[in-house]
Amino acid sequence: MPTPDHDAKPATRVLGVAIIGHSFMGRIHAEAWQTAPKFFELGAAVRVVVVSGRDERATTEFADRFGIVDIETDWRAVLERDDVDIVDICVPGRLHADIAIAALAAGKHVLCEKPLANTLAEAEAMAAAAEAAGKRGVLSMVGFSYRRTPALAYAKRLIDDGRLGLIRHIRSQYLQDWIVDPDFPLVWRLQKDEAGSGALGDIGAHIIDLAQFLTGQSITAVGAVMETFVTSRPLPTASSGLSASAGDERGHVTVDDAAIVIARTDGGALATFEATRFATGRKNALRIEINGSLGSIAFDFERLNELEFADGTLPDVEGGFRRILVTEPGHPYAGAWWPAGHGLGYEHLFVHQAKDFVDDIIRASTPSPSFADGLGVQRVLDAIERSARDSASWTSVN
Ligand code: SOE
Repeated sequence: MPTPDHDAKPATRVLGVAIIGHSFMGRIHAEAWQTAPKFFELGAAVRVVVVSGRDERATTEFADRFGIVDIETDWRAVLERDDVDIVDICVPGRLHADIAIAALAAGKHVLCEKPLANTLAEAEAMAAAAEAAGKRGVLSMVGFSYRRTPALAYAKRLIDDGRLGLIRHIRSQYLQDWIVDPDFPLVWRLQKDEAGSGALGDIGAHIIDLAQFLTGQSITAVGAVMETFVTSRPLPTASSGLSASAGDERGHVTVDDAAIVIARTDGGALATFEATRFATGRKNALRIEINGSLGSIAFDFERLNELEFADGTLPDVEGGFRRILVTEPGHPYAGAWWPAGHGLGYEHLFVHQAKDFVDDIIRASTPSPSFADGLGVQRVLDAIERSARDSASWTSVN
C-alpha cells in the first residue's frame, strides 16, 4: 500500500498571460513575464500562453521567437480562453479602453501600457470598469514602468522617510531625439487618433506620474505650451518599434512634438515638466530633480543605476550632491540580480513590473499604479492640452 506523501508540495498556481501586441512593448513585456520567475520568488508560475496581433505572419514570428504556443489575430478571442488569467495590453492607445474594459468584464486581470487612454473620457470609463472589477477580485495596473527603476524606487523610499523634508521644487524633463529628422516617417506615435497625443502622452505622462508618485502630491494647476515643429512627414512603408522606412507620400502630423509645462501641487510645490522628441543628442533622458527643505534627489535615466542625493542636514563642508550606486542588495529590486555594481538596464523595469503585478494578484492587493492613478495622470494631460490651446493667459512683451 503506498504511504501518504506528507512532504508533497501544494500544486503551483499557474497564471496564464495573453499579450496583445508584438512590437517594442510586446517584446519587452514578453521577455519580462518569462524572466521574472527566474530571478524572483513568485507565488505562482507564469506562462505566456498566447500573443495576439492583426498581422498573422508577424505575430507567428514573434510567438516562435518567444516560445509562445498560440497566436490569435483577434484580441477578443483571448478573452474566451480559460488558460488566460492576465491580459497585457501592448498596443497603441486607440485600443486600450475597448480591450481593457472587455477583459475586465471577462474576469481577466489587466496590465495596460501607458498613457492609460487617448482621451479623458476613455480613461474615466476604464477607471470605473477597474473599480467595479476590483470588487470582484479582478485587478488592473497601468504600465508606468519607470517607477520600478531601482534608483527611483530608492528615491521614493528617501522621500517617504522624510529625508527631503518639505518638497519645494519638482524639476523634470523627458528628452528624446528620434524624430529630429523631418523625413522620419509618420508612425502611429505621431497620429492623434492612434496615440492621443505626441511627446506629451508618450513620455510626458511618465514624468507626470513620477512626480506625483515620488512626492505623494497631486498636480492641481498647470500652464503649458506645446508645439509641432514638423507638420508633415512621409507615410511609413514599414515600422517596428521606433524605426520605420519612409514612402513617397506624405501626411499630416496630428500630435505635439514638444510640451513645456509649469505646475503647482497640492503640497505647495512648484513643478516644471518638459517633454520633447527634438532634443538632439538626448536618447532617453528622463530626468527628475526634487528639492526639499532637508535634501534633494536627482536622477537621469541615461545613468539609470545612479541616484544623486544631497543631504541638507550635513554640515556645509560636506554638503552638495553625492552619487549613490543603486545596486546594493539593500536597494529596491537590486538584490535579486547581479552582484553590487554590475548594473541593470531598461528591460529590468518591466521584469519588476511583472513581478509586482503577480505579487498583487497572489496577495489580492491593489496594484500601483492603478487605473485610478492612470486617470489622475490623464486629467493632468488633459489640463495641459487645454492650457496650451488657450493663449489668453500669455502676456505680450511689447
Ligand atoms: C518612445 O518614446 C518610448 O518607447 C515610449 O513609448 C516609452 O514609454 C518610453 O519608456 C521609451 O520611449
